[in-house]
Amino acid sequence: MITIWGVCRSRATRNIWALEELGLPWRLRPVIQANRLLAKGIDPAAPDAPFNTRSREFLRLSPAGAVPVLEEDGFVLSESLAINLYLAGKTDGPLGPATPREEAQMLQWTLFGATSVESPALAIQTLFGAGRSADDPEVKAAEDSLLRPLAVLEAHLTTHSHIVGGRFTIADINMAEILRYAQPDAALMGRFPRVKGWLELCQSRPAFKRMWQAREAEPA
Ligand SMILES: N[C@@H](CCC(=O)N[C@@H](CS)C(=O)NCC(=O)O)C(=O)O
Repeated sequence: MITIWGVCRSRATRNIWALEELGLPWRLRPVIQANRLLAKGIDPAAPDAPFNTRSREFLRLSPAGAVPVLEEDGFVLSESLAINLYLAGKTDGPLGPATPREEAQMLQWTLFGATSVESPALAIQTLFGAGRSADDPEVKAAEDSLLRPLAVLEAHLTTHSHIVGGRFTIADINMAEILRYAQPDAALMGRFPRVKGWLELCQSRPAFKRMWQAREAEPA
């Protein structure tokens, strides 16, 4: 049985979506982010604090103190995107690579998302969440950083229905979950109609909706 250590309001969404697509049995072991506790004025080290990313038992699994972590029969893996590549690869189905070249392409696009998209996209989510508007200089800087990578993605999706292999794969989940952070920026997304349409199509999948429902059910 696969255990995902984390909470639905974290990057564990990536793995939950993938697990739901794959139909694999899994369970969630709740671990809240220590930073979220601190933001609420709760000391993560307090004896009555909820189990969190600074709890000793969790740090044994994840020395980096970050969720999600996958555990399966003693095998422990961190990094949400690596977890997804593992899940898709170990299951002989359409979500994973059919050839070594597809495997390399899935890794290529996942790394592109992680290195060129995630950081500015996350900045947009954080800034919008803090009530900053589209004309805020920090929002503009994050948007500027995304223009080139989103243009690359737009061009790719103009000639391809999906990220890799002409079908929905783990590469779509990884990129869609990274890009979701920038989705509240309607003006930015409006400049990349193919990316916007592809993202909405990915999110219309029943497995995404089940994941999202679980996330929404969790206290903020
Ligand atoms: N690159 C890592 C990032 C993991 C990460 O930063 N996770 C956040 C939650 S989404 C976390 O656990 N933060 C610890 C904290 O806030 O205390 C991944 O994709 O898994």
